Amino acid sequence: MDRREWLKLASVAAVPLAARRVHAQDVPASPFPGMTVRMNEPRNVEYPFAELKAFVTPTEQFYVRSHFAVPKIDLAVYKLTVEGEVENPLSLTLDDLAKFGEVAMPLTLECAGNGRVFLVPQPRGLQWGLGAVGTAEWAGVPLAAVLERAKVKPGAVDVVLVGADSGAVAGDAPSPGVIAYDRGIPLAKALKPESILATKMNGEPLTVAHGAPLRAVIGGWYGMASVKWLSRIIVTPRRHDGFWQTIDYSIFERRAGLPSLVPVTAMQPKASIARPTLGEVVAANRPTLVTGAAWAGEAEVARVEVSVDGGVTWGDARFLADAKPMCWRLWEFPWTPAARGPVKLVARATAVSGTTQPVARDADRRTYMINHLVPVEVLVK
Ligand SMILES: Nc1nc2c(c(=O)[nH]1)N[C@H]1C(S)=C(S)[C@@H](COP(=O)(O)O)O[C@H]1N2
Ligand SMILES: [Mo]
Repeated sequence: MDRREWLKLASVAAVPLAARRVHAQDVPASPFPGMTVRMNEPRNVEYPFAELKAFVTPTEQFYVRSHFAVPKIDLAVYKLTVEGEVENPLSLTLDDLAKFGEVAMPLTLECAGNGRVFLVPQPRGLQWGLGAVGTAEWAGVPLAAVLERAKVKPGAVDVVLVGADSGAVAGDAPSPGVIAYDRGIPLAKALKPESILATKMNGEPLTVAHGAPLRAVIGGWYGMASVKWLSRIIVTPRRHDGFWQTIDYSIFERRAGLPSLVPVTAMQPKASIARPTLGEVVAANRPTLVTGAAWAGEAEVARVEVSVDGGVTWGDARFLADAKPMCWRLWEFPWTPAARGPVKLVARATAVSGTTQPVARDADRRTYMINHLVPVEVLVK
């Protein structure tokens, strides 16, 4: 967007809200500085991971993953409904929601397809590098509080979160015409404190790209569960087997050796190297820092190790701060390269549970949950 277009949009937004019908997307979209565009329409952009410096990702640099165009939401009539297996169905305005009281917490979101560009052979789907991940301070209402008000009936199994966006998905397994973006999560996860209905991101009202006026944030899980532009919550008596957790965002799980499709859920342990970057030239015999972030979904990251010889020997990285629940940890590893020539850097995260990253890619994961070790080759000169 050029400056003139930007100013035009900004002046539209300055018209008093009462004077016209207000749509969430009348507010100018952020210009996404320094982002890599992975798809132009709908807009899908990636965080420049090499620029990682702070625990919190600036909103305008937070990756955007949207399957459909941003929906038109008329804020004057916007309501969130809570339906299905509840004693007390709800229809809540944003003002009603605000009365539930505000909780705020940082949570890391990673797209289940982050790192897809490293898969061999190259599969279909957006070719995310390292940057479909970020950490924001989210504020809103606990999903549990809303479900409590709605009085979930005994026997409820899933809580289906439905976005206001919709479209037809093409491909080998196309959607049955136009469908909404939706995602079911088990009731037990919906009731956890890390499941929130967010109206704010990094202290500001949600931007349109990130789901204004209301989105779910399901901490510890891959991003697909954090439904943006939330319009309906449907409590169901059995597992929701919707498009977005069967055809899309599902992996094979072996049961007695037989592959069964299951929805993608919690983020896996993963350490990513921010600097040096792939192909970067590093000075020999001079101290340098290997830096990055590591996260482990619902678990805490206990350890990050770095190898400067392609995974033969490993040394412990140091953390820049204490662990926060379901958030990434920034780390650094001092390194003085000696011999000149190409070097393969590898980082590996281990969760408190002892779970660490696989060395090789597991084909059962299809094109999701990409956390096998991927070396970063640099040149020592
Ligand atoms: N309504 C809706 N919600 C959605 C999506 C979407 O396409 N539509 N994409 C999901 C996916 S796959 C991810 S990774 C996260 C990305 O959130 P972000 O764009 O705020 O980073 O949103 C999730 N919520
Ligand atoms: Mo995603």
